[in-house]
Amino acid sequence: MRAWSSAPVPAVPGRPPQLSLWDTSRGERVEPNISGTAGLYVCGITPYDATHMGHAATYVAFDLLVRQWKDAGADVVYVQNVTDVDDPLLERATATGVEWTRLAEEQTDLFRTDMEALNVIPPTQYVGAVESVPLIVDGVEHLLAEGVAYRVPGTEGGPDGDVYFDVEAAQRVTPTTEAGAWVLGQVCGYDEAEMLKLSAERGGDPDRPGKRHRLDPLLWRVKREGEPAWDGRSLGEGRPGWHIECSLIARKHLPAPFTVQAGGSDLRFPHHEMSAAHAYASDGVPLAEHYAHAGMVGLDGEKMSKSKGNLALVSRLREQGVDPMSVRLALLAHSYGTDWFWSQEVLNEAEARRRRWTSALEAEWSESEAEALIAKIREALADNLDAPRALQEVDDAVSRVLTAAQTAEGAARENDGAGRVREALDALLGIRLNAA
Ligand code: 5CA
Ligand code: ZN
Repeated sequence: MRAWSSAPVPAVPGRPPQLSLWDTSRGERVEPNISGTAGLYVCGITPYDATHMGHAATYVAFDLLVRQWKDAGADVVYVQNVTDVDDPLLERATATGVEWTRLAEEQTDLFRTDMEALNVIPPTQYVGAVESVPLIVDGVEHLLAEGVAYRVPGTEGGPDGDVYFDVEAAQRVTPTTEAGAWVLGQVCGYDEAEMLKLSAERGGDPDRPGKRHRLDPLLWRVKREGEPAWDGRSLGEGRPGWHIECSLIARKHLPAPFTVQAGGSDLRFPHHEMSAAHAYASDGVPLAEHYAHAGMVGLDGEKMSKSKGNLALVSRLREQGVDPMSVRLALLAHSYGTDWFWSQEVLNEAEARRRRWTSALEAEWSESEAEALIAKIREALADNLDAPRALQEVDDAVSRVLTAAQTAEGAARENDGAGRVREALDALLGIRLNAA
């Protein structure tokens, strides 16, 4: 699948400090090893109500990780999927009377345009679920052959043969690497009661009869009348489950294990837990070394949801003429790992900040001011991608420069210090400012 495009990222002289990242699975800070490939998988959209501020915040957060790694000179391989067939997408298509393929294409296109506007570096590989069906069929057949998957009889008049993953059998797989062996709850860190509750809320079916364990997730859904289906060879016609999609796409395009698996915190369970389980059960190698999750973004004190009609969409703000860099600054003003709320006030503050920074870049920056600021931005980002602190450092430097400019007549229009800051804001924070 085609990703989006981006302007070249300027190279900033010097190197950042070693990144210290909060690993949500281990519950501690880690220093990811990127001496070989820096591999990142960020779970992509299900294209039916993209791109709201929550999606945007998650992709901008991990865009900072890509930028930090590039700044460190790493060879970054970044993979992102598009869940271009799944229950919520099909339900939305039916409810709105739109062909599901058209809905997916339109929303994916809108997402690409939003990502470009927000200056998010595109993934190296952008991969859809539909184009991955043959890969998924292979993977599910393999899990069946390994004895960690099974077929369930049809219920309520449904057909026989849906394939489920056997979490108990998977935990009995002989580990080739003791340390990385998967056990239920390892990735998310939740207890079983919490997992059961979340499974029901997030697309699972804990009460489906015929399953061996209530948390066993779906791998392959055999064809139902009126639903899209693909050739599943020995599995029969049908469509893929959700977790196996990301597990196999990541495995195909990234080293095993790769460096960081990321997404919003709503994916800690079941999605990332089960993606990791599928990979480990298939060959005894952990999926990822580390897990990072972005907090949930709501709107004006409430959870965002289409049914409530309270989605803050990037495309709607763009239509209203809001500068996308103001949106990006608003997102960066919040610590990525915590939950927060979008509001008009958040946007107003970001807009004021963008204007202040833009005019400060017209003033004269000494080389030493520029250099000191770049070092501080790098330090803040190396400290668990602390964008709010990086913005504060820029604010402080901007205040000094603007105060100095008021006292010095006719500041130089072209100066190297300002040019260096402009490039560093683009390269490290993804904030590309036009001349005032
Ligand atoms: N297609 C799956 C992942 S494989 C999915 O979760 N799609 S999504 O469209 O629902 O979400 C896309 C990404 O945005 C995911 O990483 C998800 O965790 C994140 N996300 C969704 N809602 C929010 C929110 N309110 N705040 C922050 N991030 C969110
Ligand atoms: Zn995913």
